[in-house]
This record gives sequence, structure tokens and C-alpha cells, in this order.
Amino acid sequence: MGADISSFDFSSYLIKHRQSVESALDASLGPERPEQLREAMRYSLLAGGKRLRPILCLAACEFVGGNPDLALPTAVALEMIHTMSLIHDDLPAMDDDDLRRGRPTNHKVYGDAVAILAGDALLTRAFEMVALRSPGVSAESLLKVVGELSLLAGAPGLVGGQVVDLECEGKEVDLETLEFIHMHKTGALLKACVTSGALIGGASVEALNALSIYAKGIGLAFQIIDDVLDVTASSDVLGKTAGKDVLADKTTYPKLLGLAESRKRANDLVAEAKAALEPWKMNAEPLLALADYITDRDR
Ligand code: GRG
Repeated sequence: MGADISSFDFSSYLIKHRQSVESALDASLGPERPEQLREAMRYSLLAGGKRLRPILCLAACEFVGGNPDLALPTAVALEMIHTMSLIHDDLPAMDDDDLRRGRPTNHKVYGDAVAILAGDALLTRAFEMVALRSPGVSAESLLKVVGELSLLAGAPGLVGGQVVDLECEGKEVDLETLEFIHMHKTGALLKACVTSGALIGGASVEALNALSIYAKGIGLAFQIIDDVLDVTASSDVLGKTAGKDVLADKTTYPKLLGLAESRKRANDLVAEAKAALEPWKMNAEPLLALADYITDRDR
């Protein structure tokens, strides 16, 4: 490892960006009425979490030489979409879970109807953050980001992946279908984080192409490790119910390939992702470290 890369302090980088993301998330929710809706939105959005998605967005913006402050509203929007997907995923009609980010799930506290509506309000607020609350970013870039967000959230992304995932519960699923689910349910959002940050930073076509390969690799690796941690980690550490996949009879990477091979697959994907950024090595420390964080994490 070269001197420049080893001198990069990833831990300080994470702390700094997490702080700015947390303040921006807090400021993004106004005095919504009625009060119950405001509380339900704040309850899940400000419940912690690794904040990987907004940080990826800021890092991609920096990678292409952009000012990360300009990407902060979009970073917030991406965390809003992520959070709403968690709220809806936990509902009785979907994964039916009662623990998320170390606390009772949104519907356990506010009821199913308000949880659905809090999710809807976060999803729509995400588009508001980009379209109406992103000062200093050109209308052309914002339009492209809105396009990215609409593709990632809808049928071509999260919703499509979730429907296939639900359809496959209790069925034999091959690796190709599993990869489809993972790339849509999880990979699409991570890819949009990287792409939208880069768009706001004024990325070249070459950089966008490289980032798209990077994002594809880390997106699948992230979900493989999520599957692995579901088997190997405790609910206390995860902040969500461990062992859910086996209970729901879901096909996962560990089920199809075993734990060791799943980890190897995730490591290989991260190595491929990092290789795509090789020509930009000097600017890529945060994205390279974030890629490693995906496989090294314990929650
Ligand atoms: C977006 C319109 C719209 C609907 C959502 C419910 C649904 C459709 C999709 C489910 C998507 C889902 C919950 C995928 C799982 C992704 C995943 C691995 C989440 C865990 O992410 P972490 O570990 O969590 O980053 P924290 O809490 O750290 O943010």
C-alpha cells in the first residue's frame, strides 16, 4: 500500500461525514402536521444506522472533484429513501419485523397506517430535497438526479426487487434469481448514491462508467455480507432480528454457497469494484476504504 493511501484516516473521515449527515437529516424534517406524522418520520430517520448511503454519495462527489456540501441534500434524500424502504419492509405484509436500528419498528410504535404514510412522506420528501432544496446545483444536474432516484426507487429498482423477493419466499431459487433480487433490492440504491453524488460533482463520462462498475460490485457485496451477518451476528449487534432469513425460508448466498464461499464472493466483488477506480487512485481513498468497510463490517 502506498504512503498516500495508508495516511488516509478513514475513521476520522467517517466521523466527519456522519456528523454532517446527521445534522442535515435533522434539519430536513420541519414542523410537519399532524404531530404524529412528524414523530413517526423523525423516529425512523433519526434512529442512527451506519449512514453508508449518504456517505457514499458525498464520497463520489469528492472523487470527481466536486464540493460535497452541494451533494448533502441529495445524500439526505438517499437516506430518506433507504429509511422508508426499511419502514415498509418491516410491515406485517412484508418481512413482519419488530426490531430495527436497535428499537421497535415504526409500525410497532405508530401502527401500520401511520408507518405506511410516514414512509410515503419520506419518499416524497426525498424528491423535494433534490428538486427544491439543493441550492447551488444546476437544474440540469438536479433533473438527472431526480431521474436516477425515480429509477432506483420504483419498479426498475427497489420495488421490483422486493416483489421478486416476496414471490420467492419458501421456493427454490437459483443464483441468477438471487442476484437479480439483491441487485434490485439493495444494489440499485447503492448505485444511485454513487452516481448521483458524481453527477452533482460534475463527473466525466469515464469517471461515471468506472463508478458504475464500482457501485455494482459493492452493491452485491453489501447484500451478500448482509446475508452472512444474518446467520453469524446477534440481534443485539445488528439492531435488527438476526436469523430472519432461515425463519422465512429465504434463499440467501450462505444457503446456496455456504458461509466461506459467500465471504469469498463478497471479497472478490469488492476487489473488482476497487480495481475499477485504479486510474484515479490518488482521489479514491474514501471510496476504496468504503468498499473494504462493506466486507469488514460486523453490523
Ligand atoms: C422505495 C418506493 C420504495 C419502496 C420500498 C420495501 C421495499 C420497497 C424494498 C425493501 C428494500 C430493503 C429493505 C432491502 C434491504 C437492504 C438492506 C440490506 C438494508 C440494511 O441496510 P444497512 O445495513 O442498515 O445499511 P442501516 O440501519 O445501517 O442503515
